[in-house]
Amino acid sequence: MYDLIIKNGFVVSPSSTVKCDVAVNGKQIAGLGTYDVSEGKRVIDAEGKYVLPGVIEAHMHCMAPFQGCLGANSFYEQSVSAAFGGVTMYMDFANMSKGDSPFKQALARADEMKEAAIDYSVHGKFVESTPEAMADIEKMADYGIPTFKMFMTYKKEGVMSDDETMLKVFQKAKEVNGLPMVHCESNAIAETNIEKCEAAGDLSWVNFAKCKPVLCEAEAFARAAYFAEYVGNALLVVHTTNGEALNTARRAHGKGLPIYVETGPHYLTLFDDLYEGENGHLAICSPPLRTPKEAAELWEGLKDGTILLTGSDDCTFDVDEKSMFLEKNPDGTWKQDFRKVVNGMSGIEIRLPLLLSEGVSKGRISINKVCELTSTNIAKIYGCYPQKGIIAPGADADIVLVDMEKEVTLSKDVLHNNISYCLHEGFKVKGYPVMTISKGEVIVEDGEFKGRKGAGEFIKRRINPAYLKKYSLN
Ligand code: DUC
Ligand code: ZN
Ligand code: ZN
Repeated sequence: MYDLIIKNGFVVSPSSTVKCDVAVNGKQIAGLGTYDVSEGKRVIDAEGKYVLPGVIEAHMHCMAPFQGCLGANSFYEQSVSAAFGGVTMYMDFANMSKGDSPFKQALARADEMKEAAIDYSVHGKFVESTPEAMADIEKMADYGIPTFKMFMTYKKEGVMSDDETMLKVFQKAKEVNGLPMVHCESNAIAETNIEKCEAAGDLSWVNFAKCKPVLCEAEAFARAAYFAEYVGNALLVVHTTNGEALNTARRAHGKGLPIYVETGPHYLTLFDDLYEGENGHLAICSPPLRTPKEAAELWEGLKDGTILLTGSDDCTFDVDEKSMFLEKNPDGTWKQDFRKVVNGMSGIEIRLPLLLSEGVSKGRISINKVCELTSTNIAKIYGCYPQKGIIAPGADADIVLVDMEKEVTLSKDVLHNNISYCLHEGFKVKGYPVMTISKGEVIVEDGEFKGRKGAGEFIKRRINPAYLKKYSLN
């Protein structure tokens, strides 16, 4: 007798879509094949639905003090919203200031995340390369935290890693089979552009994007890629937005170098025209939104394997936080000053729907590719495969059922976060998660959350060294 049988669905992996049943015992997948309904304590009919490994969100900033703001979702609320988007595991970053111990901060973050309804993990973060901070890298890797984030910008916010820190972290990470993760934007280009806007007295939303153009990102991307090549370690570049940066990745991949590239669905579906609106500050994020040209370049990168992962970079700031340092003109419009707007936008719940709809329903990519981009590749690169990221015997029974015929008009009212706006308001999607299963428990069903606060467990990660030596996830 099995605890659960999911019958008649199309089970999706990166390489196949097979109509079969999935049997679950306890927290794990027991087998794939054909099972009789009498063999299951509970049987779910998935006829016509796609059965995918649960989405993994490895890029979010929840309850993370940044630019004077914190975000509107607690970790539990974030896990509920995530679960409605098919997410069964999420990872956040340690909060770091100079002088902090990266390991202690990572453990503190893991402790905060205990209230999650889904499994979780943490990335280390580096803002300096003191001997004490460097010594923490090995401790973190031993503990199951082998990923180390750095920002190449945000100097004024005190979280930028300078070049020496990057190089040292890359080197130390290599010794422990660790993976550096980098936010690539040139602080020099951004800051000098901002100074020019200050001198000209134009700090409009539109100018925010102009201060951080494609080359601001591409220069930093190339620098980070060369550092990784020089050190001989892998690198993960988060939220890549354009073909110029992708061409650097392609050159590296041509040499077999493991430069792993992530993009986010907002860069595929939202554009910089949003900054022309009165409420354009709600769309301020870094890197900024680009144009349809860059989005087309990203789709090419997804198709040709230059981009292997997606992440939402979720920052759930409500209108009050996005606006809290702004003033108004006498006519009630905003006195636009992009320096006073916290960077970031929400998206954890809509990553899968947007990729299903804009990718699969529009014929750009296959559902197998979506499986890789939202789950399998993330589990592999971040070091929790095959416990996560695949529907196979022995794996955790983290599963999302998808109805490719389901049409939804995105809106703040259909999402489950704590904010009062949705940048995709009115955006129509076809293809939507309809049931989420976490470690064998149905946590979202019929539009209702059925999970439990605190049910999530910390997942210790270890990256397959082969993925760090050569650009290949085989
Ligand atoms: N970009 C954002 O938009 N917000 C948080 C951090 C980041 O890199
Ligand atoms: Zn970033
Ligand atoms: Zn981020």
